[in-house]
Amino acid sequence: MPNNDYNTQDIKILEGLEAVRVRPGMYIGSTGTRGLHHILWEIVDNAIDEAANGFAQKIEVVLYKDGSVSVEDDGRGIPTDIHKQAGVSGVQVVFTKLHAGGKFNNDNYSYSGGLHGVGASVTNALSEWLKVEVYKKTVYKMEFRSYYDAQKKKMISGEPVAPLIDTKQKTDKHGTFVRFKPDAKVFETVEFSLETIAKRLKELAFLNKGLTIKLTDLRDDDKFYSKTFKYDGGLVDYVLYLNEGKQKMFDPPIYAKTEKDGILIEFAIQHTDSYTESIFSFVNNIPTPEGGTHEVGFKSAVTKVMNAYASGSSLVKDKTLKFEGEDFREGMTAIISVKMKNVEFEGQTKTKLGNPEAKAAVESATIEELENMLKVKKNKSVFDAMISKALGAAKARNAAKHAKDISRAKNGADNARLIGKLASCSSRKAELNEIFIVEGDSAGGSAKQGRDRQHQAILPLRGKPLNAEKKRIEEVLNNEEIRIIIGALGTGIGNDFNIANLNYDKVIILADADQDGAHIRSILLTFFFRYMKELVQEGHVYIGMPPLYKVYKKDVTEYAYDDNELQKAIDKVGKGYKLQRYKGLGEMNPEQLWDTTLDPKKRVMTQVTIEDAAEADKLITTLMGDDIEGRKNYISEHANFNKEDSFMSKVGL
Ligand code: 1YM
Repeated sequence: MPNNDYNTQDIKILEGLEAVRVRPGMYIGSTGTRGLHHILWEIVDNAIDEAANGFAQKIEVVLYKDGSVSVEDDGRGIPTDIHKQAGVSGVQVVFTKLHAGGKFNNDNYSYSGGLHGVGASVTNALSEWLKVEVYKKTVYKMEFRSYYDAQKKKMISGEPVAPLIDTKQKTDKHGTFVRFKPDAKVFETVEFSLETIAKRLKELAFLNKGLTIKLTDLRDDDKFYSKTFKYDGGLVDYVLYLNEGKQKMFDPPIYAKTEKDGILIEFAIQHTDSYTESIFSFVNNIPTPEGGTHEVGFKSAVTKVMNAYASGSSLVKDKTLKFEGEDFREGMTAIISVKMKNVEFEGQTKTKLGNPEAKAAVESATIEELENMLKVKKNKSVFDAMISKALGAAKARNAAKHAKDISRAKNGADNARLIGKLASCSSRKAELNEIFIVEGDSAGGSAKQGRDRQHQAILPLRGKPLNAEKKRIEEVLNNEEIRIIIGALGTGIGNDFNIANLNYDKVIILADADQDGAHIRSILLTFFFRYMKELVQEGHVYIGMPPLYKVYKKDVTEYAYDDNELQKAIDKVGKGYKLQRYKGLGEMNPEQLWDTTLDPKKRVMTQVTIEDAAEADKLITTLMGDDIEGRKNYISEHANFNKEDSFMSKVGL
């Protein structure tokens, strides 16, 4: 139970802040844009904890012109009394001692931890300054600074300017306000991404039913932004949001919230007529895109309950029909959120839940909840709709005439056709090798001649691959271009996918910078996202960028990759320059293609990342699915595609 009488004495003290400055990566993963946002999440997490424990209702995040950011909640306020062991205030302990916090005290009931959970002191250590205000009848204030001490010849990190003071100024407010400025000496970039922050805060609002989260961006007078996220339906609203514009099999979504063996379990499910499975899981509000024990338990429960229901259902006429788990998940959109103590993360990106007790608890709780729903007569139509959907999936699976071909294609053994097309590389070291998937035979020919034969393989695509969004896997696999890609990569797809068999470290999509090229890029990305998600998640997929212009004179040549660069290139080459505009890759000879697009030392390419799997999923549905209205709206709302870090913006649609 939440402990109301918590005070400063309960905080455990571990280590000082210098270590954090010396090796920031050890604490926040990186000093790039991810690390920068990480130090914000540390503060947001504390506010979320306060809300999750029932003490705060509202959280406000503000981005300022000076590069600082603030987070405020209306909870109890960080303890202000003196911590006996440390001899300083609770506030000072929280911001100067590593791993200080109720969350590290096992007696104290809190679900925090995991990916973040290194504590607010890390944020302080990596900031130029940090200011705290605590509102508890009066306003308390404290400030910390980091600076170079010339005498000691070292950086001082997050040092208190003065002890916590009670300003005696009366206030009706209660809660905590923290504002800090990330130190440019630590981070490669100190520019917060409004897109990244808005996505995460929206996700947190969905995951914490009823919590109000407001985000305001004051950085640019011309681009004032302020948005409030609040979802009284929680996970139900999340599923409805993801299914916007899709044809729903039943409405409202199935929803349950329960507790089992000390684990809080909450899920929402709704099927649509789509052929893909979109399950998103979370542990303590942290996304687990690699899945894990909670997801396994959930899927197993759905399969068991649905199989039992199907066997007694008059909808299933053919009693010899055997369902597979995936049949019940075709078209399923689901969110599973668990909250538990002592989480253990596994997997390549440490985003897979490892705790075995979570499988057992989620499985039995989900079975119980679904069976209870089945007892209510009016719910029958929901389960019948799920059976109809699964019947379609099972029939399609069984009816696949060339079942053998499909399983061969799934595993990528389509050798004969492959050999004719793929120009493979001579090195057998996958970690050093790259494959370029190139639009068109003529560009493919130039690429084959211009490449580094040892490490670069070329796969030219003749036709357009099939749009995987609108088809069942059987049809997708009938497409020759897709089969050849699967064969070349070596990983297999779907449930058979195994990243260990990947033949190339980098999979580079190389298409023209026009509408057709954009279409091919989005079709390929959709396929990778739907059937080889790990490939994208683990950063193996890239978009190659051919130049748009060549500016040249006798012995100087400059290439420009966009219109901004064109002027710079012209200035460099100087008077008497000649200009060539490339309409497509096919216009480049092998040497030019090497110089501009293939040579690892000079080429420009972007890595495709998935910051937020649920958002990416929704975006792909919008851009590649049937909802023409939704697609038009999206494109007109996002006319400006220069956002750096999201999935489809790289496509250049
Ligand atoms: C804007 C950031 O940090 N809010 C916040 C933090 C704490 C408490 C309340 C709090 C927690 C507990 C008891 C407890 C923290 N306290 C600590 C520690 N917002 C923000 N609001 N009393 C107050 O966990 O039991 C760490 S975080 F360790 F001092 F208790």
